Amino acid sequence: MTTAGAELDQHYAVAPGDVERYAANGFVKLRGVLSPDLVAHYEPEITAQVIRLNSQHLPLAERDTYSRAFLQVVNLWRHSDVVRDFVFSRRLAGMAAQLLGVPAVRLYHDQALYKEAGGGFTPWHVDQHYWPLSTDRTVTAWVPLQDTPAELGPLTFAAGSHRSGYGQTLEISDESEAQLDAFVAAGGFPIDDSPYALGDVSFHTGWTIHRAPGNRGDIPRRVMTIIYMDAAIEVAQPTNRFQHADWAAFLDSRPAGSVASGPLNPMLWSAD
Ligand SMILES: O=C(O)CCC(=O)C(=O)O
Repeated sequence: MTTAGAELDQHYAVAPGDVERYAANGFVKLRGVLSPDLVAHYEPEITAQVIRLNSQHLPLAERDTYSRAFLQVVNLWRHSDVVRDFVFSRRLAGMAAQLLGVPAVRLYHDQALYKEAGGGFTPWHVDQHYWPLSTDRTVTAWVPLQDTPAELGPLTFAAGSHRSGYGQTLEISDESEAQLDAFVAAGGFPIDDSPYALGDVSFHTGWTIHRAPGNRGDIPRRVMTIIYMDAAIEVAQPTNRFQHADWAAFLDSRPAGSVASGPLNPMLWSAD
């Protein structure tokens, strides 16, 4: 096994204080989870796959707000063995399990989110609105593939907003940006928009209200995300058109009530 491969599988014990912060705030930004060399090793292949698979070719000025926010390519692990090794990292999956407090996690899907130079903001939103899953035991690892200072558009969280129950029926849009911005300001939720250094990784819950500023830099903001779910989570009846699409794309169209253990949902970490 390569050095990079070995590091990807090395156990990371999440400090009890970080587990508590994750539960209280709905996210945690952890410094130095991966070595800069490891991230630099995988970045070129992830970027090559994003360029190869990207289907968005309109100029930024001709796109809507959501499409200006990033190029989005899902389940890269199916297209490259190198990316698969990254997405299947036992280190990251083990951290997800520790944060969720569950004995095993499966992959829901991965997703590259590349905010182009000059790309727009990502509107405030919550993720679980899109997912036909039986519980909220889900967590996204957001892994920047370069240093991400304020001008590149670091992921930004409203701390404690996952407990508010607000915004759960809002689709990501100019409307979600306006409504949730007003909600977050009125509620006095602390905002964490701190930069990420290479190797930092954040984890957020499915109901945490989050956004990202536009990319004012002159390089793309390259980010890989991995979405994990409790291995015991079940498929739920889709309640909107996005959930119908996810149900078919990621959950093998399995009936509501069955464990979400389709061919695209491998077990990535188990305590056994
Ligand atoms: O990367 C971004 O700009 C948004 C990411 C996001 O919303 C997510 O990973 O849930």
